[in-house]
Formats: sequence, structure tokens, C-alpha cells
Amino acid sequence: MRKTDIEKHVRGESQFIDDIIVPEGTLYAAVFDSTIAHGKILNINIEEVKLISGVRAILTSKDIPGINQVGGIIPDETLFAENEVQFVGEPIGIVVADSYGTAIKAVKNIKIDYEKLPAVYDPREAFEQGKLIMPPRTFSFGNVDAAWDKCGVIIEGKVESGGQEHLYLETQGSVAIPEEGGKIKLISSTQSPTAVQRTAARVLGVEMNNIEVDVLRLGGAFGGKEDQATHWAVMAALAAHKLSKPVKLVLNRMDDIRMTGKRHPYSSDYKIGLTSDGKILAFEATYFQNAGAFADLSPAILDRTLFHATNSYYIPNVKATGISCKTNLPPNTAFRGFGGPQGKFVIEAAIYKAAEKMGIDASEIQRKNLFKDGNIFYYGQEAKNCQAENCWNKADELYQIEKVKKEVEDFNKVNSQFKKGFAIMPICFGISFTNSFLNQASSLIHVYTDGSVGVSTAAIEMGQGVNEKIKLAVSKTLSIDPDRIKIETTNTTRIANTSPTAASSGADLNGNAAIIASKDILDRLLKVAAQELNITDVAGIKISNEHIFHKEVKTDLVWTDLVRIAYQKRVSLSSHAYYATPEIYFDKTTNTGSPFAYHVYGTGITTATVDCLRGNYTIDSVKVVHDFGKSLNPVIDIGQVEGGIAQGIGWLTLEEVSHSNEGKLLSNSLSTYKIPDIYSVPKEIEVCFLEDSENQYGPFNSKAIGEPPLMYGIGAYFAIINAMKACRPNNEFVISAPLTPEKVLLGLYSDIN
Ligand code: LUZ
Ligand code: MOS
Repeated sequence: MRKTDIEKHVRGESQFIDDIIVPEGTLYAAVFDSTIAHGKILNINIEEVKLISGVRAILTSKDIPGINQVGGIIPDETLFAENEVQFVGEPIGIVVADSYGTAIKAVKNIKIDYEKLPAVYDPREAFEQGKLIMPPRTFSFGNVDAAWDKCGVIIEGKVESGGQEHLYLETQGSVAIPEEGGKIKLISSTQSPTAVQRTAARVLGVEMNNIEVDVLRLGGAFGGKEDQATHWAVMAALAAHKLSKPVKLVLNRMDDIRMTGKRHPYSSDYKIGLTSDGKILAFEATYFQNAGAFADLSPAILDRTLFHATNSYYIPNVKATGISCKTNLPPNTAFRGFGGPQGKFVIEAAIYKAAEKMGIDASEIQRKNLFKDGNIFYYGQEAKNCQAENCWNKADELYQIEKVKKEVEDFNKVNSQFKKGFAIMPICFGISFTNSFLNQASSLIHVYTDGSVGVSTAAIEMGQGVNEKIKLAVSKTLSIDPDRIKIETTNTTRIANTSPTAASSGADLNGNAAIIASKDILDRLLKVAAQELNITDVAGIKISNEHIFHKEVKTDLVWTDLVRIAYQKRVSLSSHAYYATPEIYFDKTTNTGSPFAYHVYGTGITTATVDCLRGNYTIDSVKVVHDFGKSLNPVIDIGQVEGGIAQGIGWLTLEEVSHSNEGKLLSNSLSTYKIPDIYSVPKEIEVCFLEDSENQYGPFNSKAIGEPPLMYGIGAYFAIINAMKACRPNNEFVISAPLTPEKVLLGLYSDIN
């Protein structure tokens, strides 16, 4: 199994923030935060704490030399609260001390007096009170109002989906090292080095070239470090700047879970209209997004919900409205899928309810309405190389939907305590940042005189294997051994103005940039080879497995010699290249355009068994046909599908973020927040690669993989609901994720008082 970091991980040699050997004299910071959900800060009592031996400084908003502002999309978020706090866990300041133990002890002794103000946690309530992050947004296509009259079946309903804790293995953290002339080097566990750099510069009141951000790897992120790694790095930078000492700030798990945002819970209304034979004519939805106290990435996440409102289906009349509601919870943030899963869950719920009313299986409606080449997505983009039907048909051929259905029915005929259900989940996920300008990347490649290669890009390795993919892309382009290639840290002085490694686009954007840089060097080397071999026809020369060939004939020249000769001939062995996704655009005034380079498709079939006595369930199997394009590395890609499925199932079934009436997080550790374990992942996962998928936008025809497979997890929800239906055919089930065993039990016996 090839993956750059595997050996180091297995040996425990991989370094994370907490493993870095810090310089002598490093100080440690701990954060103190609001204990109430909304109120005025009357007084922060720090005098006593200052006297604790080992405490070096207590920093609050008053100590910020630049601007106390960390908001990315909307400038509405302070680094440290000033007069008002808006959620439990909102940072108010930091204690900097000689040791982490002292810092934590000091934090516990800080007393803050508040005047409490009313708080709101529910997005619909916030909406009613006019508490919005931004004005509502509506995407529309065709004319839903004119379409309802033509529908034989119309269903309206409500759908709830819950939050989700990222639970990256490595908590948030950073080390800030002051350097000569006021410069600060920040080692950060971030998906977005430039966001850290830009924000640190703003808060410190310095120019961006005074801040260097360096990232080796992250112990997971899942979106939780796209925007919310910034705060902790900036706090460390502030302390380093103030005290002229290196400062380390790593959150412990409880602080991390309490202070950081999660996947956005949504509460949504839908109305779906179909012909009596199951063609969807119209779909209307309103999504109330629980944004938490500040905007963070909520506007972009809401956009992606709207983009994915129709999932894999062509619907001629659509109106979707997104409302980002401001509540007194930690600002919710990016999480694998970025609002897409929340959107897809609503249309799947609508289809489920329509099928229930029509007395047919949801799969009949799903199949009939799948997207086809030439169909227009409701935001104006035309589908090209659409694989929705191909994935479905291949899944049907391999896994035999009718047979699965029959097996489930046969099982249910002879069992009463246990019931089975199955559901199909087609996915269609747009690849590109929906903010078009972010779709850019660059790469800096050096070939050293011994033939070894160093590659820098903007990509962040967070366990997803992007470094291995970039290494493969460079190795294939130069036709040299991947072991000669080292992927360097992501560093803002080598690669500037980085987009976050997010939107599943890290390997596409940075891989393409690395290919362009490699080709540039290759072109120069081939010219040198032609000179060296006394051949005028450069086009006839190529490198294959480190040997130089002319017209398919092996010459005596090899890679290492060629590199040395090029150096002696004073030919540059370095290249910096830039890539921007071509053709994409989106008009935010009309909400139409062609925002995605391409879409990723797939079909997943899930079966589940419910214990109708206890409400427990098992996911028996998830079998998918997934459109990988031409996979650069099948092992990594299958890993991403398996992980996505487990994480998706977790979101929809087990993981329940709960708060007290006072806005305090109750599910604040793994004893109260249940993530999928070895018993709750599917007993069987089968992943089949869709063949013959082309993708000119991905390195070597590959497709993005990070986020799309998470949405197969939605199938688990409806497989469980179908099993419940088999047990209680007359019960109507509310669609409210997560579908925990408790909710299953209550749903099964809701008619019994
Ligand atoms: N981040 C972002 C994302 O800024 N824009 C996006 O469209 C996106 N999509 C998925 C995940 N992160
Ligand atoms: Mo993401 S949700 O691609 O950081």
C-alpha cells in the first residue's frame, strides 16, 4: 500500500503540532472563554491570576495592536470578545505561562462577571426575530408556481438534520516563533495557510510578508480547519508578538469540542410535485441554516446547499431559498460536503415521502428522474459526461436491485422482531469552489543536481493522501521513480496566496499546477538531451522510467546524468507554475452560471436491519459504484469512499450534538457523543470503479474524491426508515436526523401512549 506517510504513521514518527520540538524558552497559552450564551461582559477579574507563579501574561481584546477581527467572508467575528459574548465557548482571552499546566490552572481561576441577555438556539426562532447572517438567497428555475397544477401528487413536509463534530484526531493548535525584525513564523494545523497569514497580519497590524505560515501535515480536518484553525494560530502569534518568545497553543479535546463550530444543523421545508407515474415536475424548499453566532463560512455553505438541492435529479421547476440564521451557538463551519449533504437529505426525504404516498419504492422515482447529458442543472450549468445513469445501471447490474429488494421482502416475511430495509442513494457533487476566484493553485518544483526532486504546492496533507497524488502526478509527468520525489511542507513563503485545501479540489488544483511545473522542467531537459545526443528532433525524445529514449530507442542517457548536464549547461532546474480552473463562472445577481469544472457521480445501495424490540440497528452493507474518473491511486480513493460512508452514516444515525437550555454543549466528549465504531460501520462495503469515465480537468483524468462519498451515508437513514416501515407499515415517520436507536424506538412505538 503506497501512501507517503504510511510508514511514518505506523512507526509513530509522523510529526503533528504537539510533536514539534519547540525552541528553548517556549511559553504555553490556554484560552479562557464565555460561560454564558449571550450577555454583556461587566468585568474580567485577572488580578489574582496574574500573581500565580509562572503566569507571564493575560491577553484580551485590549492587547490587540491591529484589528480585533477574524471574520473571513463577513467581518463580524472578533478574535477576543470585547463587550458582548454570543456563545458558550467564545474566546475572551488567553493566559500565557511557563507551562501548559500553569496556563490551564490560571484559566480556571479567571472570574468574569456578565449581565445575561436572551439567547436563541433554534434557526426558525432566530429567523422570526430577524436574526440573520445575511439576507435570504433564492435560486430558481422554471416556474414552480405554475407547475403545481400539473402534478398528480404533491407532498409537503419538514426535514431536520443535525450538527456533527469533526473529531479530527489532532486538535486545533499552533506554535508561533518570533524571528528577527518583528517577523513571526507560525506552524499551524490549518487547511488554509493564507487565511492564517492574512488574519494574523490584520490582528497584529503588520503586513502579510511579516508572517510566515508553515504546515507539515494535519491529523485530520474534515473542514474543521478550513476557517477555524485560524483563531488559535493568531492567538499564539499575538502572544509571541507581545512577549517576544515562542508560544505554543494547542487545545485540549474538551476545549476544542466546546469552542469550535460543527456541521450546520438545518431545519427545512419542502414541497414536491410529481406526475402520477413518478416524474418530478416541481420542487420547492426553504432551508433554515443554524449558522451560530458569526458568519464564518456559512454563506458559502448555504450556497452549496442550494447548488445541491436537486441532488442527481433533473427537475424542470425548482425554487430553493436559503436562510442563514444567527443563533447563540459556536459558529458552525465547513464539514465534508459543505452544505451539500444537508441539501441532498431534503430532496431524498421528499422523494421518500412521495413514494410512500404513491405506494411505490423510492428507487422507482429516483431512477426515473436521474440527470442525463444535456440536462441543465437548475443553476444554469449543462451536464456533460453525466454518469448518473451509468452508475445506477452498473450498480443494478452488479448488485441486482430487484434481487436485493426480494431478499429484504423475503426476510421480512419470516421475521418479526428483526426487519430489514434497503435504500438507494445516487450522488452528484459539483467540483470547484463555488466562489470561483478560489479555484487557483501554484507549485514550485526544484530538481536538485543529484536528480532528486522537491515539490511545493498549496495543498495540505491531512491524511487524505494528497501528497501521494501530487507525487504520482509529478512522477508520471517526468517519468521518474516516485521515491526520488519529496513533497515539501506547505509554506506561504514558497507558495503564496493559497486557497484552502478544501472543496475536494486539493489534488485537482495543486496536482495540475505541479504537472505544469514538471512539464516546464521536462521541456528544458529534453532540449538538453537533444543537444547532448546530437539530435535535432526534440519531439522524438522522451523520458521513460528514468531512461532517455529517442524514437522509442533507449539511449545511454539516464535521468541523473541529464540533470547534472543541464546544471553544467546553466539550464534552470526549477519552475514555479500556476493553474486556474478554466471556464467556470457564476453570476451572483441572477444565481446562474457554470460554477463547477465537473460533477462526481455514484450510486450506493444500503441495507440495514432493525431490532424492532430494542430500536437498535446494524448497517448490513453499502455497495457502491463510484465515478472516480481514472483513479490516480485506487487504494487512497477506496479509503476515501470507505471513510466517507462511515462518516456519513455517523452524521445521519449516531452523532447527536446536544446543548442544554442554556446553550452549553452537553455532548462534549466521546462518552456522550457517539461516533461510528467498528460495530456500527457496515458489515460489508463494496466499492466498484465506474469504467470509461473521462475527466479532462483532473490530473491524469482523475476525479476529486474527498467529499462526494460522504453522501452515500444518506442511504443508511432511509434503509433504517424502510426497515421501520416493514415493522410498522401504518406509522408515519418524521424525518429528523440523526436517527439514533432511541429515535427508532420512539418512532416504532409512537402510536402507543
Ligand atoms: N470551501 C469553500 C468549500 O470555501 N467553498 C466551497 O465551495 C467549498 N466546497 C466544499 C468544501 N469546502
Ligand atoms: Mo472542506 S468541507 O472541503 O474543508
